[in-house]
Amino acid sequence: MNFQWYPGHMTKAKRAMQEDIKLVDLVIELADARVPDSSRNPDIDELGRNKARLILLNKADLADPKYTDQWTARLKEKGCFVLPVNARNNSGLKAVHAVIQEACREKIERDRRRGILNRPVRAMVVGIPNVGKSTFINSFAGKAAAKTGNKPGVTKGNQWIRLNKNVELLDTPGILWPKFEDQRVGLHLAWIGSIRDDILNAEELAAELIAYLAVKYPGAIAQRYGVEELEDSFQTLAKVARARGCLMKGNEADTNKAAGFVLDDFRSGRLGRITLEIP
Ligand SMILES: Nc1nc2c(ncn2[C@@H]2O[C@H](COP(=O)(O)OP(=O)(O)OP(=O)(O)O)[C@@H](O)[C@H]2O)c(=O)[nH]1
Ligand SMILES: [Mg+2]
Repeated sequence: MNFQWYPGHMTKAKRAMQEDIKLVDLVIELADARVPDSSRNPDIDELGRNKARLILLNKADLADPKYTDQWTARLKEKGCFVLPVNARNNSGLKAVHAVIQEACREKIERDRRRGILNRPVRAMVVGIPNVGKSTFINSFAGKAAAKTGNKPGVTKGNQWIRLNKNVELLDTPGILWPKFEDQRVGLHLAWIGSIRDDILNAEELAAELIAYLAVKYPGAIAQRYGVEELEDSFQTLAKVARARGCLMKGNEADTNKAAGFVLDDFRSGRLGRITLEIP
């Protein structure tokens, strides 16, 4: 599948990120706990070199907990703070406050020595489209300060949000990066809904997902749709279509419609807690 996913405005957004990073003390990077590697920015280690760094493995409620633990340990080895979170229900967010203070202790000490009192810690929130940046900020702020939505590209421009007198957060539009030598990365990001669906082939995506699940999470599809998991994942998809009454003229299985169901069910966690990238 060909993922045409690096339009011009993404290049511009990346350049903007380079500038924004100069304004902050801390970079809060949101990754998706189901694909912690594919959803991370390969440039950020370089761009955020001199900043405190916090990696949040978001949507941990949708990921397989045993792998989330393994990913957390592995990412910590980079010298970043790492926390699994569910931005939607505040779980894990209390710990974020503590980490912000910890991560910025050096900056706070430096300010104090210079006689600067109470300058808020500034943090920027970065991550791929639809990873939950705005949701995180809203939960963290305890108010609906940033617009959210279940599709990529909801946040259009930068927005500063003042949490309290100690912390200001910068919400940014999601950026994708060209790691595309690896088709797998594109697939991962498409599965989690970070690439606009209208430029993708839903049937192929769903069939590939079904094939992955058959290996790593056998029974997930069978349980949800009451169908047999076949060797050929396209055929499984056709079974799902029939089971769901997705039929076209001539009683043919509407696999495109079924693909929509499968992707939607996966993204909403109805197929179970699934990690797509094993550490
Ligand atoms: N299950 C679950 N859903 C989440 C979580 N965090 C965010 N979401 C959902 O993910 C979708 C995207 O959230 P946003 O906060 O708009 O994502 P964003 O990163 O700001 O997206 P852009 O502005 O498009 O870059 C929304 O439907 C959220 O409700 C989470 O931890 N768990
Ligand atoms: Mg947003």
